Amino acid sequence: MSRVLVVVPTYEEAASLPVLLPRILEAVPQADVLVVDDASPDGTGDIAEELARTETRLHVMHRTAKDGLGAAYRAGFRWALQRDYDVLVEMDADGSHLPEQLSRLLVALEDADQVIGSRWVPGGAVVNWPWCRRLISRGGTAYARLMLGLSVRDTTAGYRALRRGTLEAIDYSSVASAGYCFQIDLTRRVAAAGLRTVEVPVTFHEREHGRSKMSGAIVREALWRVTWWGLQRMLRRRQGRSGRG
Ligand SMILES: Nc1nc2c(ncn2[C@@H]2O[C@H](COP(=O)(O)OP(=O)(O)OP(=O)(O)O)[C@@H](O)[C@H]2O)c(=O)[nH]1
Ligand SMILES: [Mg+2]
Repeated sequence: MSRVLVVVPTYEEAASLPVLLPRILEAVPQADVLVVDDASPDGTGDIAEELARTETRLHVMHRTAKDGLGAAYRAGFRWALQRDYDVLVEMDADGSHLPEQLSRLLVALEDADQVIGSRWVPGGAVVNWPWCRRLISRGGTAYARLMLGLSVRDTTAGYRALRRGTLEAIDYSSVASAGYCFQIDLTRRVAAAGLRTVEVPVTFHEREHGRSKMSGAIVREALWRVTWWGLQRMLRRRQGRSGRG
């Protein structure tokens, strides 16, 4: 049986995390959980530590400062690969990704290298998002699909399951993106490696507690990196054509 680790990055999620963790542990009994906290001033790391005292399936990594989603996932993946986990799951701490839907991602992974819990395939849904968030997400994913030639519908999704071999094949530790562009980078690297991504529909819920860490800087990072990768891709294709001609 596969050893599954759910990696949950946290920054100031003191209200959401104590609700989420028992749900994960109950919904997926074969999974362990790693909370990767960036020294949250609201005590999220201490709360996780307290819960881990009585729950052997729960682990906590404390980092010294807020360093972005990408760095937290890289550290969490490294921790997991050193400990022989077979499957790594990404899940937000704010309750947007339903632990009760994780088993459908894990089932789909039996026939895939990466599974994305997708908002934008038939059956997928978003609950309580204002129109402007929908627009940013749909616009961002459409731009990334176009620029990078991807067939995935939800390129920025943060609810994923990956095999350890997939992370090793894409050299995850060299992914430089700090914000949710990290997710686009994983999507494009998995495709470039010729590996198989499957999207399963999920219902994404807007957070009920705490504050979003989404910022203008995070959106700008995704924009410039996707544009840069897209231009490089166009250049490579042009060179390929003139080389053949
Ligand atoms: N360790 C760590 N976790 C982070 C950091 N930034 C965000 N997170 C976590 O990453 C997850 C996603 O962040 P959110 O703030 O929910 O961002 P989002 O889902 O794009 O935005 P919303 O939909 O508005 O919530 C949450 O679990 C955050 O606590 C960070 O710098 N370090
Ligand atoms: Mg969120």
